[in-house]
Formats: sequence, structure tokens, C-alpha cells
Amino acid sequence: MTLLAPRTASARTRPNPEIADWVDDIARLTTPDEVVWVDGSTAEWDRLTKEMVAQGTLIRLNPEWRPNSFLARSDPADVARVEDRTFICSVDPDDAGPTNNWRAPSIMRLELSELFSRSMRGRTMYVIPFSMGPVGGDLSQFGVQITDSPYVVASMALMTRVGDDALQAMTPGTPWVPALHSLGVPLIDDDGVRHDDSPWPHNETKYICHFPETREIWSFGSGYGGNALLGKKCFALRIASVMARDEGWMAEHMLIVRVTSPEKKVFHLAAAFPSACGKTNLAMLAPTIPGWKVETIGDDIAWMRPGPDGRLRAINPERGFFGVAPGTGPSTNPTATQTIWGNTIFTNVALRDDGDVWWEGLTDSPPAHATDWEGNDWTPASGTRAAHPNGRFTVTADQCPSIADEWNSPDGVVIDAILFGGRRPSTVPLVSQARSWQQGVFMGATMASETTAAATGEVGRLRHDPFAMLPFAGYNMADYFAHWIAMGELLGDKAPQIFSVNWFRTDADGRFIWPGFSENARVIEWIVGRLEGDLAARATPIGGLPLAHELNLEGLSVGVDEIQAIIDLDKPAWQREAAAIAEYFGTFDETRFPAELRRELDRLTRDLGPD
Ligand code: SAT
Ligand code: MN
Repeated sequence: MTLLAPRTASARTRPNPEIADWVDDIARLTTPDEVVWVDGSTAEWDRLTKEMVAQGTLIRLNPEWRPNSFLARSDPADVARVEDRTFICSVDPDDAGPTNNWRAPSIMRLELSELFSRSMRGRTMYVIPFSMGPVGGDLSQFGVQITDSPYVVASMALMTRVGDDALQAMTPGTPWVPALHSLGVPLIDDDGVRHDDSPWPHNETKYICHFPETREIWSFGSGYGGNALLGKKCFALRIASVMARDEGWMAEHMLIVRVTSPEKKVFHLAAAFPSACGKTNLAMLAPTIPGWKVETIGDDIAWMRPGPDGRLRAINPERGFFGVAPGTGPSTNPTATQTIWGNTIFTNVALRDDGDVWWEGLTDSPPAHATDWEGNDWTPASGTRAAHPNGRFTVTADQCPSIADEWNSPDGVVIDAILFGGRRPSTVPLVSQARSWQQGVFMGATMASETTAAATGEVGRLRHDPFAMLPFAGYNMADYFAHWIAMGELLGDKAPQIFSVNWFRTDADGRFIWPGFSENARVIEWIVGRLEGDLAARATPIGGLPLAHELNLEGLSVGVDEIQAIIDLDKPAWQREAAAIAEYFGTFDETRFPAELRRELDRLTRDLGPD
């Protein structure tokens, strides 16, 4: 029997007994040296970052260039989400469905309890009370993360609303999600011998586990963002999608923007793209076309619920951005480059000799010399990447110059349109509008995208990624499709319009045809024109397509022929696509799969006609 670890409670608020009991239980299980309650204060940030610099986990950047900012170099074996180690532990395996890894909860619990047993020996156990969404808001939710990683504490403090406000609001009976994380590297071994720590401890064995029935998260062995910042993908998508299914709302992998037209009309768009496909860029878009304004509300996750007026309202449950650094620069995302002026944690990017950070795409010309993300000498002649392709910046949303005032509103914003997009070199046109909610759900369900460095594994392989939720839906994907259909029925004629977009069409030489980035404002202009009923669309089997002359192409260097090719229906390609979709739909349990989607496929096949 181990004694309860001594507690240095920095929290001003006494936790409610349920939370206190859980924390005691976990302390008994993991046997840390001490337990620290996180308050999210500046003093705490200063103390933690100082300790991490001393430990070698963080490098303080030159304050002249990047005040109060740090570089972390992860272990090269811990740089991305580990989808093959991510489990949905529902009682019934069918509730996890064909797209998730499943383990029986009782067996998984046993295995995890063994792994977590004494896993924090010699370390500090941090308790992070947090709120996803503004504290106390109707669309918000609470969680408590336990972790032995100070990097996770500092990152959570940027990414979520942590500390006493959240703790105080979690009165007895208030639902909260317990989220347990350990690096799995105790500093004291079984013989009682204390070992040195490493800059980025992690365990070869990794488990990212979700218990949907009890709404719990257990994450072991990784310090990387998507595996370890449990408010993000684990809670705000996997667990929240289950809550949303049960409670009639939606937890989606979507950015949210506020668009103001030259006529000063305001629209809110939510858009789903897979990881590392430009959500942050679209969320911070600086339009090239005059008179348009785009403001940021969120860049990764949207929680949406019908409001009192029956319209869909959305909040960004996060408080910061965990953005992909490589490819982010003044020409692609000037807003992001301004956002990260300071108070930022960078992970797995290069260190310049002057103590600032660098990555491919930050500047046109690379520094003559730098230290790469693994800590090696690097020059442009090295022939290697200076930054890891999944190198990240972590920063609070309020530093973003394009942040909308409404981003912090507990009531959220009314969503006028939903966009679905992926990396598709062919087939999927630049933009199309669903004729109905059902066709829109079909567009979401049939999304596919080339894989990126955001997850471990092969990059550039086309895979189905429905709603950009393949790695994030916490339950059976067929049920998730059915939930989308049901939400459409609930919203009725108040439902947002749905569009499919694709910025990634390539020519015969593999070059992108559409310039993308800021020029995507032109597509937004067309979408708003459709919402307003100002612009026409050609009705086709794959939705309403723009007329070339109604797309604002002024000042674009792309030829009209090339544009025509990416806004048209490519019939042979779609005939192949429809066949592939039929095969894909066949992978789902027929009894769970919504009939509406089969009808959409039948209709598409029929409307495309014979070869
Ligand atoms: O690593 S995260 O899951 O947080 C980011 C992403 O892959 O979308
Ligand atoms: Mn994401």
C-alpha cells in the first residue's frame, strides 16, 4: 500500500469531492513525488518553462526576436498522432465500428492500470482543470487532465481554458471528463534507484484510449500534441462526438470563420479538412479580392448545436492554435506568422544561429546555417529538411490579428454554410454546392484525401476520410453518418447549405492548378453569392457547379481553360469514383448505414449515366 503523495495545492479553489477522489486514486496508482494543481497563471508558466529549459526539454528563443517563446525537440520516434495505437473501448465492438481500433474496456483497463502503475515515480503529477469553450457556456464542457509532462501542462495552458475558473465552475454534479496522461517513464526504478530524465521522455508502448460509455480518456507513452493534449482530439472530437450523438449536437473537425462581404453582410462558415490540409490557412485567410474580410473563430474543431431560433450555432472549444509550421510564411499565411510573434511554443522546427526559429516556407531563402529539428547542424546543402513536416506552433488565439470578437462568445455564431474538402489531385472540382442536406452528407461521407505527416505512416496515399473524422469519430462511422442525417431532419429548412471544395487539383506535371491560400477568398465569394441567391449554379449529378464567368478570376494568372477543367464535372472520373464509393459503402454494416446515403449513391450513378 503506497501512501498518498503529498499535495502542493496551488489551486485557490477546493476541488469538488468527485474530482479530489479521482485525483487521489490516480496518485495512488501512479505514485508521483508530488501532486501540483495547475492554475494557468503567468507565474506558473514562468516556473514550468524555466524548469523545462534547465531540463533540456525547451530551448528559450532569443527574446529579441521571439519573446517568451520556446523550442521543443521531441524524440524522433514521437512526432505525430499514432492512429494504430488509438483505441475506442466501447462495451460492444460494433459501437466502435469498422474504422476504429477496439479493445474490450475491462481488458484495456487492466492493461492500462498495469502500465500506469507507478508510472510517475520520481515525477510531478500535474492536475489541470479545464474548460472546452468559454467557462460555463451552454455549448462548453469541462475536463480534468492529469499528466506528468510539464510540456503538456504549458501547451494545455495555451490551448484550453485552464485553472481556477474552470475548477470553481465544476460544482458537484457537473459533468467533467477525466483525462489521464503519462509519459510512461518513471524516474525511479523498481529497486528504488533514481535515473536521469531525458529532454523528451516517452515510452515505446503507446496507448491512446477512449471509453465512450464512461467518457474517460487514458493516454500512455507519448508526449506529442495530438496524443497528449487530451482536451483536443481525444476529448473535443472522440469523446465529444459520442456526447453529441447522445445529446443531439455535433463535434466536428472544422475551422470556423466569419466572413464580411463588401456590402457588410456577415456570414459564418464551418469547414472540415483532414489534418495538415490547410484549415489554419483558411481560418486566417487574408482575402486578395477587395472589400472582403475574413475573421478567425477557430482553426480545428467546431462544436455545433441548434440554438433557440432553430439555427445551428457553433463555438470553437479551444483557446489556441496547434498549427503546422512548415509551409506557413508571409506569402501563405501572413496572419499566422504575426500570431506567433511571441508567447509561443514551437515543436520540431529548426533553430537559427541567432536564436530564432525557422522552417521550410517561413522565408523564401533559407538561413545559411541552422540546427535542424533533431539538433543536428544543417545548411541548405544538407539535402534534408530543417523542420519536421509535422513541426508545430502552439499559441493562444487572442494573439491572432484576425481573431473575431465573437470567438469567445459562449453562445457561438450561427453557421450559414458547411464546407468539406480534402487533398484530391483529380476528380473533385474546385467547388460544388449540395442540392440538399442529404447530398451534403453524402459529400462529407465520401470525402477522401491524401495522407499527411500529421499521423505516423505513409504520406500521399489517397484514403477515405469521411468528414475529416476518420481518426476522430469516437463511435461507429455508420452511426455517425446517420447522426448527420438526423441533424438535418432536426434543423429542417434552417440547416446550413453544404459545399464541397478542393484546392488541390494538379495538372499533368503534378503542379497545383488553383493558387489556393488567399485566393480561396474567390471561392468563398462564390459560396456567399450562392447563399445570397445572387449567383447561378449549373445543376449536375455532383451538385451545383459555378459558371466560369461568375467566378471572380480578376487578377489571377491561371488560364481560363485550366480553371474550366477544375470547375467542370469530369464524368469518366466520377463514374470511377461512384464505383469506388459503392465499394466503400459496402464496408459498413448494412443495418446501421443510413438508407439516405445509398439513395444518394444510386441517384449519382443513375444521373452520371452509362459510359
Ligand atoms: O496532432 S493533432 O491531432 O493535435 C493535429 C492534427 O493532426 O490535426
Ligand atoms: Mn486537426
